[in-house]
Amino acid sequence: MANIIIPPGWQSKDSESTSRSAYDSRRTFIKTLGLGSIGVIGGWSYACSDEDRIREVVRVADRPDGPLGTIPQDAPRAGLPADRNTLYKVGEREISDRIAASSYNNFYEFDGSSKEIWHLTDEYDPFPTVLKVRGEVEEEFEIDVFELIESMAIEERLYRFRCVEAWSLTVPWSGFPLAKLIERCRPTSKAEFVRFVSISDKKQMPGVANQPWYKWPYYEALRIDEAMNPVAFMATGMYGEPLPKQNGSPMRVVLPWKYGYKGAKAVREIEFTRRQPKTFWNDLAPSEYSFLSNINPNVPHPRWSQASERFISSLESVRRIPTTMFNGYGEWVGSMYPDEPRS
Ligand SMILES: Nc1nc2c(c(=O)[nH]1)N[C@H]1C(S)=C(S)[C@@H](COP(=O)(O)O)O[C@H]1N2
Ligand SMILES: [Mo]
Repeated sequence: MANIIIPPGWQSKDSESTSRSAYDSRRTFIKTLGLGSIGVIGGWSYACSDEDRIREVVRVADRPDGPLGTIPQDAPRAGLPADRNTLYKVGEREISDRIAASSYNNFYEFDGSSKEIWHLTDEYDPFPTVLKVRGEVEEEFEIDVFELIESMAIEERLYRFRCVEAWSLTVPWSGFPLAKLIERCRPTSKAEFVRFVSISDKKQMPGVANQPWYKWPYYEALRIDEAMNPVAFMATGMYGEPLPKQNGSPMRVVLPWKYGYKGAKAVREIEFTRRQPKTFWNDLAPSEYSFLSNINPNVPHPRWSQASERFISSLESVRRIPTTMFNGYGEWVGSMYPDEPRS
């Protein structure tokens, strides 16, 4: 079974080990077979370099019902577009193009082998969703996510976003501080950790049905001090509109100082615990995906360097930039991690 588990990053490894000419000849071969572009992306993406795959995505993103056509009609729009919180600035680079941010994704519930998953979200219907709040709380409860979102003061945060696979974006998220939701949950003094569980539906999400070797539903967790940090955010929208389905509608956790996989998409349950919960990627490959997973250029992934990243400005424009400690959020989060290797 282990050989069919594809943790995030295998693609990066393959791209480094697949020579340019080998890739070119494979592509010619596919063209000769006359396969459509979606098939090429879905079935052969592992053989391409990241930049090549981004270029492949462009052609599909050009479709009229493209990646922004997946914003749910019945998502809450109150407060959108929201005012940007100017405390959090990303001065050194531009905002990523929104088509790129919504057509180059990781969401294994839809497909684990391709980034181009937005066109697989047709059956997924994020609203209504009921959020379950469980565990070490004064009282367990459930709340309709639409009502929850509408009851929160929505703000915009421009954040860096970096995947463990060494690609990155700059995204204007809208939503509310995770701390506001934690306070609403009324955890007891015994709560040391917060666990997030994602929506997982075989009928609506093809990757859940097709990849039974993963331990669905997706589950992630934070220490309570991390979840209460002012930078931790619950995104309900991006680029001034509700979240497209592929970006984690109805709501998803955003932790810009941690690798992307720490932020669960399509959250439907929050559980407070005394003990450190297990997490999805750590369970599959503990030596590659630690519980903390703070962004740190000094700590290489066992199979590649984390010193730099491919910044996706748009699908046509990708450039390599250095990765910085805590992704530039050390001012807010650094004191939580005295043991994080600083050099
Ligand atoms: N439920 C769920 N959440 C998830 C993932 C996933 O596969 N399923 N992928 C993670 C990873 S690896 C990344 S990089 C980000 C990608 O978010 P984006 O596609 O909106 O950029 O979502 C994270 N959250
Ligand atoms: Mo990721």
